[in-house]
Amino acid sequence: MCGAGGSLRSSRGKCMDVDQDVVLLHQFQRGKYCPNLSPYALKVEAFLRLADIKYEVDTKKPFGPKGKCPWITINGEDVADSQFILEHLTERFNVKIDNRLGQQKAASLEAVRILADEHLFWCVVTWRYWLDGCVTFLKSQSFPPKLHRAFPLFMKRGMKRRAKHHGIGLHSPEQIYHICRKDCATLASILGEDDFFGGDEPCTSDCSVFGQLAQLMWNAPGSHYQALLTETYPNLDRYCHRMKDRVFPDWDQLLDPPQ
Ligand SMILES: N[C@@H](CCC(=O)N[C@@H](CS)C(=O)NCC(=O)O)C(=O)O
Repeated sequence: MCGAGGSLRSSRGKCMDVDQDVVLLHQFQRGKYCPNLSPYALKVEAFLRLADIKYEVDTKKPFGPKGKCPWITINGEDVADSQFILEHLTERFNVKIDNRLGQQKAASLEAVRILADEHLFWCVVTWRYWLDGCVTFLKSQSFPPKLHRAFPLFMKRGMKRRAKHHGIGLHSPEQIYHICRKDCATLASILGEDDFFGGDEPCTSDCSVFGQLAQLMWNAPGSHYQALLTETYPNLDRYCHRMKDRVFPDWDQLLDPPQ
């Protein structure tokens, strides 16, 4: 485990100089147009910023104790799964960004979060890695040339297996797009002309929705999936830019290469 402050060692042996109460966010490397290819990593990073929690980023060990990205280390303790991370941090730092939501609104927003994190996600990654064979996605990443060749081979096969196991992969490409479009239509109707899903200010569920929609908005350049926001549901397009400006004013500097 760790000493008090200074150098923290998590249970996975990661050693990095991080102060007490500073979150070490383990995630993938930055992308060309969006700071992360993982919707869940972007969700956690957005939350850390909204909640004003100090953090540093590690990209050397993106996969955590549950074999997924992202995960965090705080004061020597590892926490995996984006939702558990947000709940852990909310308690640890007494985060109040959802306090102004009534019980009914908070419950509706939890349903919105689940739609984004557990439903929309599967449409996007099934298309990204399997149906489209990573072609569009790779345009949004600054991977080294060697990885550009190996990545699609590896991801396409793995994603096909996972998507079929999940069930989404049993549908045709048209049906998967149809499901994705319906998810976007639902989100667009719920958002309406509000600035954020939380209303005038972003709330915790906004982090999830933004993390997922950002994948369509910035990591699917020129595709019919991106067009769901840029053409079909422009209030979601405006929402993505509003969240970007509000939460990531340094977005361009985070990109690889920085803009
Ligand atoms: N429920 C997890 C999902 C995380 C997840 O699926 N992450 C993906 C990257 S977007 C991943 O690590 N996939 C690797 C794998 O499944 O082997 C969370 O909310 O953090």
